[in-house]
Amino acid sequence: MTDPTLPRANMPFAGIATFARAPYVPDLAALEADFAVYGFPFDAAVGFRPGQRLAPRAIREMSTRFGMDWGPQNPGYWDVETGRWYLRGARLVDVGDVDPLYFDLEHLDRSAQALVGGILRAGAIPVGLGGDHSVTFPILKAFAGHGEIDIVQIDAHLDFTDAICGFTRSNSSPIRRAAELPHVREVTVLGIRGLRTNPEAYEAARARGHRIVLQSEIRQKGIGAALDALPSGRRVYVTIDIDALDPSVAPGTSSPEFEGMSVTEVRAILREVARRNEVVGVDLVEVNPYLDVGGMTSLLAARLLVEFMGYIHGSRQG
Ligand SMILES: [Mn+2]
Repeated sequence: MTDPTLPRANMPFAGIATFARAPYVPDLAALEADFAVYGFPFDAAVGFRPGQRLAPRAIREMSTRFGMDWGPQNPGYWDVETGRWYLRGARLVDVGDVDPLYFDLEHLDRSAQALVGGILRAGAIPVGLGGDHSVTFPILKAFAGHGEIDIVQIDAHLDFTDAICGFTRSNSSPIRRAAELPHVREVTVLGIRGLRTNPEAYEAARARGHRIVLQSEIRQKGIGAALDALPSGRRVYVTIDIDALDPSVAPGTSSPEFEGMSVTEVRAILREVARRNEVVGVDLVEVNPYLDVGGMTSLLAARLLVEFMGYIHGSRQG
């Protein structure tokens, strides 16, 4: 209880850590929002170092730094670089988490379907906090019946491996599974690098017509190489694997790859994808708080999502 005559200080370290201090709205029937953030705390599909199940909480914690008054009175944030206000009047809510049951994928998929499907039916944009990258497939399954979508994937890895010893749901396979969904059209993947690219997956992605931009191309030709590959005028789902970024800025992830994207490059891609397209959903995956340094990776994840929502909201306002 607070004294109603006292002004509300709302310090980032006080109170319950919802995403960016948004109201917690677990009842999807009551959902009225532009953006609905949810957690997807699952990491049973990771091939190396686990811990991504704890990322939604870690990202929410750091996101309190970007707390604002989400509602019609929201002044938003002022961007010193452009002199513009973003997220003015934007309504953001935090709807809680998908409900995993150990490694029961049927339970997981049904829970994801209920949560993400409920957000879509309410007309809000789902903003997911992973989780390892396998969560993107059940999220995209929940988009069935909500129109065709293109995927923009920002990632060091293709995640297009068909199966590992017959197992088709690892965090190396989500885009392969998603590409089999009838409502998923074109895929653009930016930032590929490293020594472990699966040649079968690479050829299969090219054969399906994926636009693949290697990080080495961005290094050589500049960020235009990535921006030129982006779709235009489409309904786009954006999946951001934090390992797309260089491990010097995003160390808290399971499979870091050196020579990665800069924050500047990722921001430019997010700005452009929102400017050119209707963004219908986003997730940010593979943050691993156990491997993080001073919460930097979680802070960066929160920052990128707040800023991306600003670009999306700005492009909708015209
Ligand atoms: Mn990935």
